[in-house]
Amino acid sequence: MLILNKKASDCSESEVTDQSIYLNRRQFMKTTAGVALGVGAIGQVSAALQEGNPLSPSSSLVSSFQNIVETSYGKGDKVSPFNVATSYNNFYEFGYGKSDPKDRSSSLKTAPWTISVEGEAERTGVFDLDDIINESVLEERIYRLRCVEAWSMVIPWVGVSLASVLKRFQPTSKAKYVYFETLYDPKQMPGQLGGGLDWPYREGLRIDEAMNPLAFLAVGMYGSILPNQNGAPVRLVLPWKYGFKSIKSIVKIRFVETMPETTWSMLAPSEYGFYANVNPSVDHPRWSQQQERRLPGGVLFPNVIETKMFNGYEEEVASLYAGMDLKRFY
Ligand SMILES: Nc1nc2c(c(=O)[nH]1)N[C@H]1C(S)=C(S)[C@@H](COP(=O)(O)O)O[C@H]1N2
Ligand SMILES: [Mo]
Repeated sequence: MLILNKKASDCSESEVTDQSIYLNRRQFMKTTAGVALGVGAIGQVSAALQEGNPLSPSSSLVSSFQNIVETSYGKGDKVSPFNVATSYNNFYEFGYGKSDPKDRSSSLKTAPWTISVEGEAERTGVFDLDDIINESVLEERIYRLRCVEAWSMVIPWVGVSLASVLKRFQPTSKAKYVYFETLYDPKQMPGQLGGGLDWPYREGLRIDEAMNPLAFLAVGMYGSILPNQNGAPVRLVLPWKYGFKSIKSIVKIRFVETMPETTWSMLAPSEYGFYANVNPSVDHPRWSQQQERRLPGGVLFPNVIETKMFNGYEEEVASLYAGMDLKRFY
């Protein structure tokens, strides 16, 4: 029988491209009886929900949403439906399933929210997110998001350029890289009780990548504040890189001298590199990266398109990698 009205959550993908396969296999080997993930995590979720932390974004952040500046980014792209972008997510702190983040993240307390700024910079310390964002005007940028699992979406983000924020902390000449960390709080993020990833989730960029005008710090999408499942209250968006670089719910920014360790490349260095630039000519060891499924799409209408170098942002970012062997530095 043909099912014509597919739900967003039916965007099922072939198991071979799942980032979590590696984790499941590892988890399986770790737990003698193979009783993995599931059970314990579910109990924690309901505990977290009972504590009931209602979403209460600060009023000053909300008021900056009244004057969002439009930009020319992504004007030619067809924006993915809101319900797809908010129900088909990777946010392992809430579980490995695509609908887990939506189903389990509602009690995450996102205000007040502070970010600890550390390392090689003149201005370090703990800053309120409001104070970091307040000094800037919010922009809307429509960016393509290409997951390493070979699906993609088009999302209208709201936020500020990453460079504009980082510059305010006055990184020193020793700041060659910048490192980011997600909140670690297993009470609110039940996925952190399970093994698999080494929590907290960590990401990093070379400082020139971080200062590239395309690098974006998002506090919203579709004209409003970020839903929790998309990384509230603040996340990176790096559209020329695979989605896993776009770290969610950031609580730490550290300027460092040497290349930092990052979650996915620590877990499986031969599968996920530090750079993780979208590159159709470098396959993942377990699947091709030549094409992607632009969501929404499903079994009947897979909507497969060709993947472009740097996800189509070659003009903006190719110079960052001039002379580098991108097969080696994947
Ligand atoms: N902290 C954290 N950030 C994360 C992830 C995660 O599991 N934890 N998943 C990454 C992956 S694999 C992708 S594809 C994107 C998905 O972003 P979206 O759910 O907003 O589409 O978030 C990235 N950021
Ligand atoms: Mo991803």
